[in-house]
Amino acid sequence: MSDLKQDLARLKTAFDEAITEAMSSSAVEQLKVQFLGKKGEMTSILRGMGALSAEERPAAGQLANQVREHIEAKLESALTALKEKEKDLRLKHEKIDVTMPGVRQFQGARHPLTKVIDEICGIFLGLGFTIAEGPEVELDEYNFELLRIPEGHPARDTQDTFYITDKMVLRTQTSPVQIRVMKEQQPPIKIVCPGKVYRSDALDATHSPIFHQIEGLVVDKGVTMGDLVGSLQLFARQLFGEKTQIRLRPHHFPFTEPSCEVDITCWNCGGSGCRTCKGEGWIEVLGAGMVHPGVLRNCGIDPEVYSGFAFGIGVERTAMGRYGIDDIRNFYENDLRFLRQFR
Ligand code: 2NL
Repeated sequence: MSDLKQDLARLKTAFDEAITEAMSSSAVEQLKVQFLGKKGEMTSILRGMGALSAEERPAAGQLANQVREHIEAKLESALTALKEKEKDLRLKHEKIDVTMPGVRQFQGARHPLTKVIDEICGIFLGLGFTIAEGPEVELDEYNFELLRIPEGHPARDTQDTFYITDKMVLRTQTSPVQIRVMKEQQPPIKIVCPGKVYRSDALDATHSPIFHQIEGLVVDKGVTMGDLVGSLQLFARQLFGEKTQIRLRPHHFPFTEPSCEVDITCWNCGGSGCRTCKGEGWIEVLGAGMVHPGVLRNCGIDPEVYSGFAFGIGVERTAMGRYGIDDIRNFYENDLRFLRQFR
């Protein structure tokens, strides 16, 4: 009996010491297992009860219960206190500042070429044009023949054009879309035709076998070169800034007569000459002209009644100039470090 009494007293002392050193709720849980668990110290002491006489047993049982209740009560209060403390600490660490600005997620953005196409088309929509689209695989007849680019012309060489069959090509400009519109409807016609075009060029810093073009076409009674100049002047001011001026230089295209190349005053120096315009003060942005009477006739429009102007803009070239991009390949490689710069 006195052995058991001593064991219980030792157990109580050992527990009291251990509980004062328990610094966390998980340490307290461990003590509970260690002292009161199935394989714990109390269990092994109580196993010794079997050896006691019937007279000794009640007093021993009472003592064991007292010790157990003492341990249980202390475990309980320690657990409550430590859990409370841990919660306070967690709340302190997890404090949320609801006034902090959010972290913006990158959700993707339009491609720089799409941006330039949308912007240019938007300006012409504002001038009353509508958008027309057509196939990228075209009849040789629409891409060349009806535009007065005859057989044997260098542009029709297999060196420059992707042929699908004798009669079919990947369009080398978006003009065949305009040909289709003219063949289908009588004037007034006022359209812009954006899209991909194809030339058999090797890929380098300034050439790509696929690129983008926007062509415009206006056909009506009494359309003059003055309308061409006025429309392109409005366009240039909106795209490149209010102070922009345009200049026409004589040129030659088979499908327009007269034809011109159109320069604008340099967006960097305003015309005094700098690195951007290579000291010229002017930057070439597009080609244009009065639709050749033969082209109108080829499409069933009477050139004695109607006249028109047309123009073509290279999208990559415009975007490269505008954003200072020196290598066309950037547009096609889908490197996010490049694309993220145009949001
Ligand atoms: C350039 C030149 C140009 C046209 C495109 C055109 C279309 C028809 C009839 C007449 Cl259906 N002309 N398009 C006219 C002049 C110039 O593009 O340098 N483009 C990048």
